[in-house]
Amino acid sequence: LIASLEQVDQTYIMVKPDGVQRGLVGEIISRFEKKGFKLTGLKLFQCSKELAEEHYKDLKGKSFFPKLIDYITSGPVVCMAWEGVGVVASARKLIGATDPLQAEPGTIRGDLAVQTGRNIVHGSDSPENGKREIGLWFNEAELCQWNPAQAPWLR
Ligand code: FUP
Repeated sequence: LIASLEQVDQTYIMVKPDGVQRGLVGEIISRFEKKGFKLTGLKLFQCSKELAEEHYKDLKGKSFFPKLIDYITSGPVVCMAWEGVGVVASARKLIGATDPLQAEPGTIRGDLAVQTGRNIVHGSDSPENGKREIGLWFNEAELCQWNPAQAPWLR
């Protein structure tokens, strides 16, 4: 009841190509599941250069932008939509700092990655971007609204 009074947000989480290639998909999904967030979308997907550029449009002027686009399009990614109270900020805490060498142990990047340019996972940086990115990467029909409380085997 208390949680239902708080703002429920959506975030876009993506296992990047290096995370898929290193066999870390299950490990990464598991972190968000165990925290208690609700999965509302999930797919393996090879993205186009156009989609990668749209996703990272705020970084377009940066020197690393071309390399970032090459990296994100270098193999399939795992696209996820997660929902929950405070999920955007919480997911960023679970993920850790952009530079994995600065990311705290216990975070996904802190435990599993070394390089900024190979930091294995993405998480939206605001609720607005969460909605924007979920809209970019998923069709409406690929998203499921469901209520975990209605699963009788969990009672
Ligand atoms: P984050 O929100 O932690 O993913 O970080 P940013 O949005 O600032 O950066 C997006 C991606 O750009 C990073 F995941 C990796 C890449 N990047 C670089 O390659 N070099 C940099 O100096 C900063 C970011």
